[in-house]
Formats: sequence, structure tokens, C-alpha cells
Amino acid sequence: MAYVALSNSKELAFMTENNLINDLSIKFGFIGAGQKGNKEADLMASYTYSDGSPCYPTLAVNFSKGDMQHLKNIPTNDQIHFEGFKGAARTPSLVVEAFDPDVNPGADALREQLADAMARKFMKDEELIVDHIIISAGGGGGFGTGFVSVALNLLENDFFPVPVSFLISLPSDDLTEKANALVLINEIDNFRKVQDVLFSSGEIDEKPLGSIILTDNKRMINTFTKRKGDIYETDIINWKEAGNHVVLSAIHEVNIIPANFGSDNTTYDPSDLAKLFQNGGGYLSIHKSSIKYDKKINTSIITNSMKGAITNGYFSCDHFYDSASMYGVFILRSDSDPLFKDIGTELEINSTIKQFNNTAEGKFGDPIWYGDEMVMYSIFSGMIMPERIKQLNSEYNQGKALQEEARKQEVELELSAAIENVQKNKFNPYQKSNAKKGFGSATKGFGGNSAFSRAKEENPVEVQEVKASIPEKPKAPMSSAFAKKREELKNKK
Ligand SMILES: Nc1nc2c(ncn2[C@@H]2O[C@H](COP(=O)(O)OP(=O)(O)OP(=O)(O)O)[C@@H](O)[C@H]2O)c(=O)[nH]1
Ligand SMILES: [Mg+2]
Repeated sequence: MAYVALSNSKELAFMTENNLINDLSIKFGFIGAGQKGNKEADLMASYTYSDGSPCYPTLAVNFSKGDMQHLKNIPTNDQIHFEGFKGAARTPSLVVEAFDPDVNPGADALREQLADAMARKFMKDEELIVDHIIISAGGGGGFGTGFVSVALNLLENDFFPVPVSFLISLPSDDLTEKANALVLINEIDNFRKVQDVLFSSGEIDEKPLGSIILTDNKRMINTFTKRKGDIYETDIINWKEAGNHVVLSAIHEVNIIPANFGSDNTTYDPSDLAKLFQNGGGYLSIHKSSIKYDKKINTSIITNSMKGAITNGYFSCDHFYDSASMYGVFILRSDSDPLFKDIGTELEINSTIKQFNNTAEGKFGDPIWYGDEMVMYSIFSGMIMPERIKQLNSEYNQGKALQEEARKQEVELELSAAIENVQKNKFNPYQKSNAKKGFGSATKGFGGNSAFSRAKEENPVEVQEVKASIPEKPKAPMSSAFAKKREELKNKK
């Protein structure tokens, strides 16, 4: 079971095998929504402390039981299937409507079911056991995408007692998925901007929306094809699994390193990491690279490797790194490495970060490590929406235009002669139905109002279409155990 999680990262395998994981920087609770989210949740649930207990309380949520059937590390009790639904078929509106009391009389029951599961999983003896929740979903699908939209509404209503971050993949090519994903990211981004205004910059308080972590499936497919060698064990074959391993182990590693590895030079503290994730309030990216240890390692090899990871890594979404409000860098290095005793190394690393961002507040640390590789992690947080989303938008518009252009080729038949011939033939057994104007009028009666009508809208309309069904005015706060707990905690302060 737990070994599944070790498959991509040498570092994580080493830490686990040598019982080095005894604490976390951030106690994440994890909710995986839809198939992608469920699979990531399954991995997250497999990460354990040295004593074998799970690091992260985790829930899988879905409208589809089938998506959850193959989960190995999440007990059925923690697989939340909302009764009465059988998938959301790439239609986030279905999910949003189901959870909207204005539209669905059963919405409150669904919200309670969710709140109860969270209270059960993320609290113990009436106390919270998580200090941050990550909600993971595939951008573009039905359930996961709709659920994140629902979560934004809950976030607005102070439902979560801790900050929430989103971990969202961008779809690779399907047009419907692209439209769904664009509408979702736009909605999240509007939330981010409002939050930015409400919480002035430099505010110490945690923001409700901690960070938005994007991964780009298109890029992941390409990178994975090129970098198969990075995968530690060879039994992983598909890019989704491989990508999930890389993304989640990176999040897990940056979370455990500050809490378990110290330095005799510069320490990167768990609280430094908590601040990055919880106070950033914008897009966050994580970059990892490693260099095999040998005598030739020098500062420029380190900084080049860092640069490469930032621009080409698995989290790279063409971010505006210069817009980050915070950064963090830590390098796992050998105890005996003299390079880090030299002040020049630290200055060089700082100046590399400055090439990406000259204004962010940040910290560098060089924890001591036992492996035979030097491993570098850099994190940027509080960034604005990345360039990749703009590209995705134009990819979508181009694809949509091509699709429409293609449909203009609709074949037109000139049938008057054929019809005349058929009509002349008194013995034609189809003559009766041919005389019927019924066929034509039936076609008319269909127009516009079929179940598929909304899927035929023009592109900007389609984008707004999904949005329109997302409730705009905030709902009254829920009377759930989770919401009550939040109230209590607030009053305590
Ligand atoms: N990175 C990554 N992406 C995935 C994975 N599984 C699915 N996706 C992508 O995530 C997006 C949403 O797909 P799903 O998660 O299957 O969708 P869902 O949320 O279950 O939605 P419906 O089935 O339509 O209700 C698509 O672009 C998928 O290609 C995964 O394991 N990893
Ligand atoms: Mg699904």
C-alpha cells in the first residue's frame, strides 16, 4: 500500500525507509474531488509518518461511484458519494445546481453530508487536527470543477475554519474541458482579486484562499514523454499516474523537509513554509531539481539547475514570477559539503532568485541530508494568474473557430429530382411517409430546445453559460458542525 507513493521520488523513498518523517510543517487536510482529485487523494492518503500512521486526513468526494472504486488507501467510509447521482458528465453546472438550495431542495442535505464528513475527518475530540485544507480537482471535468466552484461559495461564507488551497490541473485538448476550466479559473481569480482588496498586502492574518496551485496536463504529457528516466521505479506507465506522483511528492517533500531536517548554516523553518502557503493568497509553484553528488559541483551548476526547474518543471505554467510576494528556497546537501560554508554560494542563489523576482520576501535554507544527490527546492507564492491561462483561452477560441468553420461544410443535397422520381413511383412502399410534411415539421419542433442547445452556444456564451448557473449572491452561512466550530474558534480569539 504505502509503497505506491514512493514510486517517483528517491528522496521520499529514502526518508521513508530510514524513518526520517516524524513531523509536518503544515497539517494539511486533503479533499480530492472527481476522478483526478480522487486519485491524488489516494496518493496523499498513502504518505505515512515513521510510525506508520497517515500524515494527512483525506476525503474523496464524487457523484460517481465508479471513479472511487479503485482507490487503495482511502477507506470506503471516507469515499463520499452523494446519493442519487451517477456522475456529472463534464457538466459542472449539475454539481453547482445540486448544491444550490435555490435550485435543489435537497441541497442542504448534501452540504450537511459534506460538512459532517469534514468534521469527522478533520477534527478529533472537538478540536481541529488540520491547519490547512487542499482541495484537488481536474479543471475541465464535471464533478471536480463544479465542486471547486461550490467550495468557493462556501469559502465566501466562512464555512472553512482553516485556509483552503486549490490544486487544479489544466486540460490538454478537449474543447468542452477547456471551456469549463477557463470559467473555473476565472471564477477563482475573481475571488483572489476581491480577497486581495479585502486583505491589504502585508497583512499577517491568513487569507481564506491560501494558494492556487496549477499543473498543466499538456505540459505534463510532453515533459513526461521526455523525462521518463526521472521516474524512480519503472512500473508506472501512464503520464497521469506519473504526474500525480511528481506533483504530490513535491508538495509532501517541501512540507516534511523544514520540519525534519535542520542545518548548521541556515535553517528554513516550518513556519516559513506555512506563511508561503497560507498567506500568499495567489498562485503558487514548486520547483525541484537534483544534481548527482561529485567533486565538480559548483555554484553555477546549482543555479543553472534551479533556473531550469523553475522554467521547465512539472508545475511550470508560465508564471509571472516577478509578481510573487514570497519565495522560499532550500537545498538538501551533504554535511561534508564545503560549498555552503562559503558565503558566495548563498549570495549566488539569492541573485538567481532575484533574476526571477526582485521584490518578494523570502528565505533560503540548506538542510543537511544524507543522500548521494544535492536536491534543490524553490517555491514562489502570491503570484497573479499565469500566462498559460491566457494561452489556454486563445487555444480554446481558435479551436472553437476551427470547429465552427468545419461545420460550415455541412453538405447540402439537391433532391428535387430524386424526390420527384420517388413520388412518381406509385409502388414505392415509402411513398406514404414521403408525402408527409411530418418529417419537416418534426425537425422544426426540435430546434433550439433540445437538451443539447446550451452546448451549441458560441464560445463566450458557453463560458458565461456555466458561470451564470453559479450562484452569485452568497448563501446564508450553514448551520453545520464545521461552521459552528469556526464560530467557536473565532469567538475564542
Ligand atoms: N493530472 C491529472 N489529470 C487528470 C487525472 N485524471 C483525470 N485528469 C484530467 O482532469 C480533468 C477532469 O477529469 P476527471 O477528473 O475525470 O473529471 P471529473 O471531475 O470526475 O468529472 P466528470 O467525470 O465529468 O463528472 C480532465 O482534463 C482529465 O484529463 C490524473 O490522474 N492526473
Ligand atoms: Mg468522473
